[in-house]
Formats: sequence, structure tokens, C-alpha cells
Amino acid sequence: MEIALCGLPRSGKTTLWTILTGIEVPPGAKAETRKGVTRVPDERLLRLSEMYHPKKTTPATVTYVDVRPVERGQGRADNPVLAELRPADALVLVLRAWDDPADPHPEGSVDPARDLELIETEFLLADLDVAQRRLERLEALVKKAGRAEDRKEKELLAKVVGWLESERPLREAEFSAEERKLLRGYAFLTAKPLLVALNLPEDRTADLGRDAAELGLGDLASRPGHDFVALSAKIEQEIASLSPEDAAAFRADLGIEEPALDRLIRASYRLLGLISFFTVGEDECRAWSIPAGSTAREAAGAIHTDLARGFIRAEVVPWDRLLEAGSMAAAREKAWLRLEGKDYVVQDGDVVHVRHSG
Ligand SMILES: Nc1nc2c(ncn2[C@@H]2O[C@H](COP(=O)(O)OP(=O)(O)OP(=O)(O)O)[C@@H](O)[C@H]2O)c(=O)[nH]1
Ligand SMILES: [Mg+2]
Repeated sequence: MEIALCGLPRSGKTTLWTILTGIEVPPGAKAETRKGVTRVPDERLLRLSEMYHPKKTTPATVTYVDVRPVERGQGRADNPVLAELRPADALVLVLRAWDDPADPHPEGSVDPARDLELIETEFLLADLDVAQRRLERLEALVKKAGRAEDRKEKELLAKVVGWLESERPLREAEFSAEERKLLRGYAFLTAKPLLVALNLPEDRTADLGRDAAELGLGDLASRPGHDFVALSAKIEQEIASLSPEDAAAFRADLGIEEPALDRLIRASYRLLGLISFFTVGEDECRAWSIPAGSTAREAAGAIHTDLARGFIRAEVVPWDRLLEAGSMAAAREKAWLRLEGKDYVVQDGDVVHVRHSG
């Protein structure tokens, strides 16, 4: 699963990407698409690991992509910069709230609410262009051949165009599962889950815990497919350069409870619709990512296709129950360990042991 960091020029995308992935970009490097893997911080996995002392602890990961900046006027179907965003499963939009006369804002002033609207508008225009072009072609096709599937797609795209013309992103539209599947091929930008990351100057630590509305960006958290995190790339950069003990002391000084970076990673993981389940043992404790709503057999398949094929039953216990019991055997004795069949819907935080044949 890939998350693209997008935003206007000089908003702090590459700075954030470097902290997320640990990959340095040399100054003056040319603007290009860069991918890097980030571990998803998970207190639950750490606690399980403290219990098992495994040789290896393996967290869930997500991939972040640093792309070229989005600029005013790019909102067209064939724009190559926006094309770099289309393969992403979700977007993090970096908004600049810091000022620096030596590094002027491309719009001439610092105004995150304006930038948010600017970018959303470019995405809307790009999607509208894609939908209108396809709709025109489908109208011609329907006239010529009259095929039912073309007619169905035409109706769906007319709905998409209508929605976009009312200036609302597609992530807020109500489509059936079938319609969503049809639309996936278009990779509409406004259909992708969007996490807005407000990049604050380092002296605004009091604003780090505030929500979007308090910071003048409207009610993002309650809109479907949206989320919001306030952070300071500069502060996160500093924290990343410290030892864990020094970083904790530094955060305590600033009154920051949880690193904003962890909140950003976890929020983007959630936006992707992913949950984690765990496998535990003396060799390895590991977090696995599956789409929310996955069954026990699908979870087994995430570990190995053979486990899905030979699936018999899954032994399941919530992570905190296992910790409380102290061992799988003790959890079984307390009847906290359940035997579940292939259709059991795996819950976030389940510890799963797959019984399988072959
Ligand atoms: N003062 C201050 N400077 C910042 C902050 N975040 C980033 N910068 C600086 O802004 C400049 C641009 O940062 P980048 O991370 O390269 O921004 P970008 O969005 O990747 O820029 P482009 O790729 O050119 O669009 C760098 O010199 C950063 O050090 C911040 O929070 N405060
Ligand atoms: Mg950059």
C-alpha cells in the first residue's frame, strides 16, 4: 500500500519523507518520485515482544512516496505531475504554515486554508477532465453500438461529473460497491483518502494537538475519507536526530505526549482501511496488515498462500487478553482463546494462530 506526499512547492514534503523513511535526499537532488518504507509504530506489538523475547520483531509497514510539487493550473487529465499521484492508495497533503523570508511561499503569503482549497480545486478539475473525456467517448460508443455495459458506465460517469461539478470530492460521494470497483480504474484523485498534514513552525508547539477546525481548516475529521494531523517537520527532524531517551526528554520539555509523526503514520494506515493482527512466538512476533473486514482465511493468506489453502481453524485471542493471561496456554485455560472458522472476521489487535493441513 502506497501513500503519496503531495503539496505545493516548498511545503516540506521531502523533509517529512526523509524523517518517515530515514532516507536522506542530498541537497540539490533533482525532483523525482522517491519511494521508501516506514514501520507502523504499534505499542501492542512491543508489549507482546516484551512477553515473548523473540529473536525478531516485525512491525507492519507502509510505503511513502515523495513526488514533485503540485502547482496552480495543473488540474488537467494529462498532467504528468498529477499522474505520479494516481497509483497511490491514499494521499498526505502537506500544508505550509511556517514562514521564512529566505524561502518564499510560491503564492506570496502563508495561508494554509487557501492552499488546501487550491490543491483540492486542481484535483477536482483534473478528475472532472478525466470523467468528461471518458463520458464523451462513451456517449459516442453507446450511440454506435448500444452495448449495455457502456450504457451503465456512461450513467456512472454522468453521476461522477455531476458530483464534481458541485465541487465536492468523490471520496464523499455515495457509490455502491460495484460502482466503486468500476471507478477504481480511473484512479480519481478526489476519490483517494486524504490526510491533511499542517506543517507548523517550530514555535507553535501549543497547536500540535489541535484539530483542523481550531486551526482554521474546517471540519476535516468528520468528512468521509478525510483526516488531519498538525505537526512540525522541523521539530520531528530534531527528534529523529536524538537518541530515544533524549527524544523523550525533548518531547517532555515541549509538552508533546506522542510524536506527531506516529500520529501521522497511524492515521494514514487507518485511512488505507488497514488493520493489524499479530502472530507470536519465540522466533518472531509480527504484525500483519489486512483490509478491515478480512476473514480468518484471508488473514491466513496474508501470512502464506499455503495457510489459506490448508486452513482448518484459527486460534484467536485479543492481544491484551493474551498479555493479561501471560501465555497462550493460560489464555486457553481461561477460555479467552477462541477457535474460529474460515469466515470469522478478524479484529484489529487479534493474535492469530492458524491451524492448517499440509
Ligand atoms: N523554517 C522552516 N523551514 C522548513 C520547514 N519545513 C521545511 N522547511 C524548509 O523548507 C525548504 C523546503 O523543504 P522541502 O522539504 O524540500 O519541501 P518540498 O515540499 O519537498 O519542496 P519541493 O520539493 O521543492 O516542492 C527546506 O529548506 C526546508 O528546510 C519548517 O517547518 N520550518
Ligand atoms: Mg521535495
